[in-house]
Amino acid sequence: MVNIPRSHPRYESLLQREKVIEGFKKGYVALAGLIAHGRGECFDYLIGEKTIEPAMKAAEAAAAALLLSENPVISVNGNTAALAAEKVVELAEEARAKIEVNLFYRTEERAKKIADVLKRAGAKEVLGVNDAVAMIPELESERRRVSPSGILKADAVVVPLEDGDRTEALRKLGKVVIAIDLNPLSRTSRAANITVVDNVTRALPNITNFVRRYKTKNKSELRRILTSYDNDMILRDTIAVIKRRLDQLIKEGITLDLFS
Ligand code: PTJ
Repeated sequence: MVNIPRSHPRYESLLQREKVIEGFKKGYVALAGLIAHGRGECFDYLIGEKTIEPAMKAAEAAAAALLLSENPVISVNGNTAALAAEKVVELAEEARAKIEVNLFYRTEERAKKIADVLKRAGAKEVLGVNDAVAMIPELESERRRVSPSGILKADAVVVPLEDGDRTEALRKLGKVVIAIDLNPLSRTSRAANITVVDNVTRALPNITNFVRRYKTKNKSELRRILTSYDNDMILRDTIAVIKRRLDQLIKEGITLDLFS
């Protein structure tokens, strides 16, 4: 991996880019994953590369949904494995969720490599490799291949960096879909029950922290959090945050003051 000096003003962002490139070179990030990452970077810029208030509310609702579910599953693709394997494992442990590899550009080799990355990060069991034998109806992409003991029977599914089609198909099966997507305008964001518009690297630990805090809450309190959550409002608030940031830049100026 290229050595990025810690003092570089865009260290975090460049490091993430290197992790995705590394994952591609090792054969588990899809070529299109590099493009998807670039799109994500652009939206991350627009939200200020930090967790914004609507994303925190969505993370809270996501935690409540996971704690209320009987069979939660975290779906993992190439980019998520490259950027946040340990964070997936931590959330899975706290929320007693299963981990399943599910790929848009599925090859058995990539699925196996992603499972290995997750196991090295501490996952005890990873579904979706040899057991992706069930099919999600009405879905034609490779994402339709799921594990009968994972996504097929899940009642809540966390889907980071998803394509909209599967989100809609999972919703039609009656599952609660928790999307993590930096693009508030994507089909995934608009079709999910709960959309955390944040980088997967920040969203996962935020959800994990809420799960830790809310474990002791009773079910009616958790249900109250869920019923008061409105995803359409959260997405509108997200776009409003972006608009405010842009308005502020227009008002205050955009160029960097390098010499003061
Ligand atoms: O590993 P595979 O085969 O399943 O393929 C994965 C990709 C990501 C290539 C595939 O799912 C795909 O093509 O996804 P899309 O349709 O490009 O959607 C990815 C979404 O994730 C876009 O809306 C991006 O803005 C968003 N995104 C990119 N990077 C991040 C992100 N969201 C959260 N955190 C990120 N780091």
